[in-house]
Amino acid sequence: MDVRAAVAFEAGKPLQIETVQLEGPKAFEVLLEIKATGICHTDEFTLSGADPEGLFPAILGHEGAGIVVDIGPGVTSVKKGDHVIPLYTPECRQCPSCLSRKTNLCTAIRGTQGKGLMPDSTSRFSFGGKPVFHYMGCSTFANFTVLPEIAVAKIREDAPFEKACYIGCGVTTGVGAVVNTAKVEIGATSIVFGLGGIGLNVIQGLRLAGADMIIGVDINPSRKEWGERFGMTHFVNPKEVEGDLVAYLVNLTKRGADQIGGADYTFDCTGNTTVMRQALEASHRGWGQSIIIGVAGAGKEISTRPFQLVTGRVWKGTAFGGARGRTDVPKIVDWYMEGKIEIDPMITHLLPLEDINRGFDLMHSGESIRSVVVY
Ligand code: NAD
Ligand code: 022
Ligand code: ZN
Repeated sequence: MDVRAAVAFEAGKPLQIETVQLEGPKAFEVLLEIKATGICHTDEFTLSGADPEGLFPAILGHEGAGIVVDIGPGVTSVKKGDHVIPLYTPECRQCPSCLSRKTNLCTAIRGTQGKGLMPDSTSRFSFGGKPVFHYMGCSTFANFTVLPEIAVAKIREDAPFEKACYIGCGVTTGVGAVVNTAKVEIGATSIVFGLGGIGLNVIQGLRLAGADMIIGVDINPSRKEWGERFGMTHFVNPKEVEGDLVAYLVNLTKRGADQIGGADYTFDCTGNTTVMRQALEASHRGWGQSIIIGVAGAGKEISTRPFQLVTGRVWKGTAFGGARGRTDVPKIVDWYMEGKIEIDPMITHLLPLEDINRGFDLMHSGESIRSVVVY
């Protein structure tokens, strides 16, 4: 069938709106009509050419929401008409990782997904008779796409697509990092580095978890208001701190009779390896946990003195907020619909597919929190 897509033909070039061909779903696959998609950092990372695993031509996009319009043989978990969110981290419930209960990183289709292909090692998309790669198993920058059934989460039908799509990456990553990865308890102290589309969701996750002190750190002063909007209690602009930022944050979090500072939980939402070190070192001696959410550039390394870990600080990382997609994503949609978490104010821009490149510009300039393309 003909579908409308924003195609990434070459690294460093804008996306091109084209009519491309899409084959129907094979066994255990579903055809989705995508109704809305967010534009996220990793789309930009791949499009820029900085991603060494980036493949071209490809249909990018991994933060979508839509409707099942056809199912292939053997599909049992969803049916035509179901509202779904595509999952770049699938949940097969059968592989050793899913069965371990210790990780959300399902391995069922990992190999082919990373190569831009469906599980049978072919692509469903083509342009001018040549195959076009899938992206993160989702390719939501097309109004129709094909996914394995283990990579879609069925959600309630009253959730608006242009909001629910954000749960496909940013919301689940930020809120999940707090709830699933850190398991923050009531009364905890916390520091969030980077108050963008991910950090603001960490902040609202911390508010939901009942954290006492939620310190936001960002070099963009306009992010103070944004943080406060979602529950941040203190704002620190590193550019305005005289002397060492870590010492400043440790002092700010001093509590108890021994007056040892440092936060119970810190989160890196920048992808900057210097910030990752600051986040670890600003966590509390003996029990502080620092969660890396930001994705660093290719070849980057993190470092700290072993003393930081020997004295009980823990460095952790999280992918998709530790969420098991088919199980946890529908619950997050419920939290949104019940008013437990907010999404609407973070969707700062709605764009038609034709203007998708403007969404990338808005991300670069720091003007947007999230831009969403509505088909
Ligand atoms: P964003 O650009 O919207 O936000 C980043 C924020 O960090 C900005 O507000 C910026 O001003 C701030 N910042 C930059 N340098 C800083 C510094 N030195 N100190 C303090 N603040 C600084 O990006 P986002 O959409 O929020 O994504 C953040 C990161 O999370 C990206 O690296 C993204 O790839 C990653 N991510 C990871 C996962 C995962 O599963 N692990 C999922 C989604 C996104
Ligand atoms: C989403 N991300 C960044 C912005 N939006 C993002 C990027 C990468 C990961 C998670 C979120 C990630 C962490 C760990 C992995 N990935 C490896 C998972 C594994 O090997 O099992 C990751 C994922 C998908 C892809 C590449 C890396 C891909 O489909 N190409 C989840
Ligand atoms: Zn993303």
